[in-house]
Formats: sequence, structure tokens, C-alpha cells
Amino acid sequence: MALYQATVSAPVNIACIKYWGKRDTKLILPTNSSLSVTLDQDHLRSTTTSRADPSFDKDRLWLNGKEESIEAGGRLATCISELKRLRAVVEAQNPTAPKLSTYSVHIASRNNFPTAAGLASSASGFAALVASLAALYELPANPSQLSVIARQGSGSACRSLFGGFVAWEMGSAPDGSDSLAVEVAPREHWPDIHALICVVSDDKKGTSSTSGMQRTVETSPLLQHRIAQVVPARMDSIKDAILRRDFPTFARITMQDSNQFHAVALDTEPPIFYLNDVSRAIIAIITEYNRAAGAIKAAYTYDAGPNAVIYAPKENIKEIVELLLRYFPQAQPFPDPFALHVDNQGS
Ligand code: 2P0
Repeated sequence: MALYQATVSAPVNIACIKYWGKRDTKLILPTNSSLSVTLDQDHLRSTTTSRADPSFDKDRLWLNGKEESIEAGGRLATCISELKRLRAVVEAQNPTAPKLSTYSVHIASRNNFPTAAGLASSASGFAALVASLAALYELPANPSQLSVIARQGSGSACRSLFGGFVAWEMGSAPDGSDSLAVEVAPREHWPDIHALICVVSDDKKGTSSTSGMQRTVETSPLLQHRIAQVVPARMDSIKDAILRRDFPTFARITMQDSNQFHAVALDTEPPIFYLNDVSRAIIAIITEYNRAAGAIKAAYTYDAGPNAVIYAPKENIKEIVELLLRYFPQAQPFPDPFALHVDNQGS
């Protein structure tokens, strides 16, 4: 009997221009475009195996070995049914193709980064899930087309279908068909940029991104200013900086956008605080590092939690790690020199 199975992995991405807010919560259409760097560390990936078999009686999913329910009409079910629909198109065009669209699937996904790394896994997880089903079904779809489906699993997941520097263009079509990820530049264009992950806390965050961003959409006047007046110009400028390999401009925009994202979180009613004292200390350390150098040598950015990601040219990373270790002597390289576990005790 034929075995219909495919395994694909997808990496974590960290945004420089942040996605925060949906104009359509079901289709996951954002209120602004965003831009990220896909991390290429081998240990920051989700790997997913999908198998279709006529003996399976329903679609099932295991995350890190634990079965998760697939709710009817939910995000997982939407991604799976969209991919089955595309498979059915392939089968209609090729009558000899096995009717995989009629079989149930079993999906097993694993993150190779410890939960204690404090990184969100929904982006790499949904990207790997969509890519593995697309491989199983032998879909003639490019990463941008697949990103439209991954987006409906988790917005930020659409950006993990590409390596390197990736934009999620917000689009304008009501059906979401033009809200997709595009490559700005491949990793090889600018291999010198490295990401240092500083784990400040591995606690689960207090306010989920999904609920937090909708509260921001409903209550924050600053978000309206950000959407209309700030992000469009920043998207243009940062793309240009990436294409020119202009690190100071890339870094300045990245820090400005992290700061504004946390400002709109604070402008939400009731306010959302993602940074803690250690996060703010790292902002001060990087700011002083750049000031003392008389040049921007590193950029910090923070997502919906207290952990810092520091982007810097590779030659500066060692110096930055040494600097951070002076302030946080208890910090542990975790799990390699590009990740630092900053102990949060006493903060
Ligand atoms: C980002 N974040 O651009 C921003 C920055 C968090 C802060 O994308 O509701 O988990 O699944 O679409 O993708 C987190 O949002 O939210 C996020 P859903 P998601 O990376």
C-alpha cells in the first residue's frame, strides 16, 4: 500500500515592523503591513509531518507529542480544509492522482526550541503545517500562495514561509487574496545581520496577541495614527535600507517600531504591558552602547512579551554578549551563543 506522507520544517520569524491589529478577525487581515527577518538558527524551527490514509476516521493533530483538538470552523480546520480544497483541484485536473482530498490526515508537529526559550511558536508552527500538507498534496503553489493559507492559521505565520527578509503586504481585497507574504531579499543578500535572543522570562504571557490586538483596535487612538501616518512610510524606508544593506537605518526603524508597538499596547484600554524592568534595562544598555560608539551598532526589538531580540552585524555580537553579561552576570548562553538566558530573578 502506498504511504502518503510529507515532512517539512519552518523557522521562527521576528518582526521589525510589527503586525498588531486585524481589520477582519476571521480571515486574519491586518490593519497594517509588517516586515520580519526569518531566523536561520537550526534550533528555532517547527517540523511537521502530515500523513493521509483512507483508514483514518478523522483529522487529528499532535503538538510536541500531545494531541490538540481541531475545532470545527477554527483556525486549524480552516487551514486543513483550504489545502484539501486545493488538492481536489489537482485531482480534478489529473484523474490518476490518488484521491487524498477525501482522506483524513494525521499531523504531528514538534518545535525543536524549548518552550523555555520564551518564543512564540504559532508562526513557525502554522507555516510548517501548511507547507507539509502542501508537500503531501503536491500542490503547485508558491510560498506567497501558501502564505494566504498560513495567514488564516496565525497572521505572523505567513511570513515564515520565506527565509531572509519578508514583507506581509496587508492587501485590500475583501476576500484576503492579496494579503500575503513576499520576499524582500533572501538571507544571502545580507548574511552579516545576526539575531541575538535574550530570554528575559519564559512565563506564558499575560495577554494573548490575538485578544490584545483586538482590544487595541477597539480602544487606541494612537493605533489609528500608526496605521495611517507611520507604517506605510516605514515599510518603504526599511525595505530600501535592506536592499542597500544600510544597517543604521534598518536598526533605527526597527527600534522605533518596537517602541511604537509597545506604545499602542500602553494606549489600549485597559493598558497592556509586555515589557518588564529587565526588558527596559536592555533597551537602556543598547541605547548607551550605540551612543558611546557614535553609531548605531545594534537594534533591540520586543514582541508580545519581555524577551529581547537584538539585531546586529555579526562582528558586534560577541561584544554585545560581553556587555550584557556585565549587567546580567548570571545569564546563560542558551542554547547557543546566539541566545542568552537572562535570569529574571529580582526584577
Ligand atoms: C509580529 N506579533 O508582527 C507581531 C509583533 C506580536 C508582536 O504577530 O491572532 O500570534 O494569530 O494573527 O500572529 C503576534 O500575533 O496573532 C504577532 P494572530 P499572532 O510578529
